[in-house]
Amino acid sequence: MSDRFTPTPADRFTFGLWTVGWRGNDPFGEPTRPALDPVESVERLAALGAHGVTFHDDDLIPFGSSDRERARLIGRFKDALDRTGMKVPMATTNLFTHPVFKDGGFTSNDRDIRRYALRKVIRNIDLAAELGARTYVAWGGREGAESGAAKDVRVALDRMKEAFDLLGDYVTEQGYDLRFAIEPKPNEPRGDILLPTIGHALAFIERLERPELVGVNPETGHEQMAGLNFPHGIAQALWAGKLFHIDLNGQSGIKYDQDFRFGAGDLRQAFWLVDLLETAGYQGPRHFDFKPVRTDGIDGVWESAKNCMRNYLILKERAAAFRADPAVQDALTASRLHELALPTADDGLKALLADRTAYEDFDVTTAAERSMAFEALDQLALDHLLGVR
Ligand code: 3MF
Ligand code: MG
Ligand code: MG
Repeated sequence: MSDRFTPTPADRFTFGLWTVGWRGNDPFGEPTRPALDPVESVERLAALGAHGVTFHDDDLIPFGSSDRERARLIGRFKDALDRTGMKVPMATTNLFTHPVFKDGGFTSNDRDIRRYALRKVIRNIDLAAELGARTYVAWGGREGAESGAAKDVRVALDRMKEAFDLLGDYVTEQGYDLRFAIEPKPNEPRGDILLPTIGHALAFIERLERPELVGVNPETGHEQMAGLNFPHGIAQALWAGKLFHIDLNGQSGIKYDQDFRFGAGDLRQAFWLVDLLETAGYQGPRHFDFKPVRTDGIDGVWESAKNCMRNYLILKERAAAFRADPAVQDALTASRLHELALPTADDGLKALLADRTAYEDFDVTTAAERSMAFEALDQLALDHLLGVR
């Protein structure tokens, strides 16, 4: 049954092949579901109203496939894309499953493995460009350590920089219209992962030779695993012009990477996130990186994929209603949000220093007594989120 929360491709919802394709294997248990054919995933997601799919090289072409097999698998995947109109806005590399990457790809202590990792990435970049992808994500899940002496972090960051600089050279030389997006994560599978948060990644990017080619792909649960406020991190990425892509899912607090469907977990942060993305002019795909719970059969896979999109659209409607409510406008004014938007000293430093009302004659006591009135504002948001306004 379709309703106003049923998506269309214009909503730009995308899914990783590895999300619906996750078989439910975890560190303690074997798979609970059969493998999914990527072609079936493309067809089912298209039928649900998605815009496209994304993939790791190994999601589409099992590791170790022959060149002939690779060409066959790519061919039938392309046919499915053509048939359904589904797009591939992003692709990425698996530098974490095979044992060769046990100490990382770009920052493995083993130089041969670092060279192999770069070649594996470059091979899939060619395919990404061929399929029309505009973003190439790099999640360095194995780039990290469990013990202090195992990794010289400063030197590892040199190698990380070297990798992104080389990849930037490659796409530039090939003339590809492709930018990179670093996906931060604090831990899991490594004890500690390099570039653990959005902030670390943003600072790293500024040290690269081609910083304009590199942005971030933050994931809801990854920031929340570090106890951070995801909408705040996204706001800073937007402020820096670096939100190239996003991984949406659900997470409840500081624990393992739960990868719930979007809308599960911290619902209030999900509300503020959608409010932000929809008002800040984010143009990229709304990409879901979640894991359908392993308790469910294949029915739960499609149910949860559908509901990732449904929850986004519900929150989009709720956030828009919040912004349009005259009582909210009044509450925002009472909380002086319009004043935050005014430059603090556009009269200049000299005028600020000469302004006695700014300091000598400033009535600190009265100013301190002015309420910010945030409680009323926040309750309005909660009323809208809960659907009672
Ligand atoms: C792990 C992740 C990754 C990345 C993926 C895309 C397997 O927690 O989030 O998913 O998103 O590698 O770069
Ligand atoms: Mg994740
Ligand atoms: Mg992710």
